[in-house]
Amino acid sequence: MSTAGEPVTVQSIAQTGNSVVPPQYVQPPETRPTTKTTQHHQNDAAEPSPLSINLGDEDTNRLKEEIGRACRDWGAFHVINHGVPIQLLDEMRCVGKSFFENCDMEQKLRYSCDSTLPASEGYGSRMLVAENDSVLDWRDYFDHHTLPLSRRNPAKWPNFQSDYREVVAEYSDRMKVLAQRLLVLISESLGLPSSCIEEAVGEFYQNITVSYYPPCPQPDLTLGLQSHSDMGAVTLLIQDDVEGLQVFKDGEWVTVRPLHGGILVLLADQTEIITNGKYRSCQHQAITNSERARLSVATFHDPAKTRKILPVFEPPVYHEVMYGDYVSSWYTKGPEGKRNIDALLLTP
Ligand SMILES: O=C(O)CCC(=O)C(=O)O
Repeated sequence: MSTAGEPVTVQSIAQTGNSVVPPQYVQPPETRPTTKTTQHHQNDAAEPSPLSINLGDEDTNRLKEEIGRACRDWGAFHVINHGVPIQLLDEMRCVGKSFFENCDMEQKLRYSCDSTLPASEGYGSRMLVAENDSVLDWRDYFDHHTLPLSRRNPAKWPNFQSDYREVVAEYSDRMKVLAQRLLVLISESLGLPSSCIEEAVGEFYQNITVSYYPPCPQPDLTLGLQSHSDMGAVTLLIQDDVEGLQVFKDGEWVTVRPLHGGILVLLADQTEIITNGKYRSCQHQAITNSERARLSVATFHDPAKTRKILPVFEPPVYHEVMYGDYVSSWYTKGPEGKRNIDALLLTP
């Protein structure tokens, strides 16, 4: 599997055709996908899950009400008529997929991230840096550092396909505008001044992670990505047409059916702190399947590491935290669902 010190990638394991996954990818019984996870609440005609919200709605009161309801009930919602060209979403999926499927391993390894550093830019397989990462995710990824512009260096991104770098840069800019608009709507849905959450977050640090989940011979024993909530403020996610993303709601895992042209908004932990828990971050995970590879593109909008984050409502129910300290704890202790945000509760 690993030759001459090459890092082991999930794709290279999958390509061996072995019918058994290596033991380090086997989840303990309590975190394995269960049969409940295959439910599709979106088939319940009255209430798609998570809600799909039309950002083109001219009735702004209705729009804010819907956003408020989705944030309270799910911590996640799809948006449609969001202003980002669907062709750009398709191009982003397409260039991401072609890196994993059309480049040979030698080309891919030229972009390897530094696996000893958390959230290092480039191609990799391991999310955490600590030994806590003892059960591995069935996933490879490419992480791009995209904003602020001082972090954006397209020379670190693949260029085997002529438009790869242009597509990622354009996608980054459009996602930033959408994230800003969403934070305005989310603030207003709580009766806060429009700029309240965005000002609390400060300048966006944006990363774009393309996740690639090869077919897995034992999907019942593995997770593509372990249960977690995102660390920052808000994540905008698109996926291809292969199911696999699940959100945790009311004690069970609900599969999010892909919505072509839609963008999934996931509230992240700093928004939970800023809103003092009125809106909770969304716990989610990815499961695998034995038939088809799956791809998602997650765009994270985070505060600067030096930013102090605290609730805007009184009395606060979360400790204030320096974002950089939060990130370090997340990477060294591991996400384990929402343990890091729960640890900040003043009365757990
Ligand atoms: O693949 C997915 O749908 C989930 C990706 C995700 O949660 C992440 O990149 O943090």
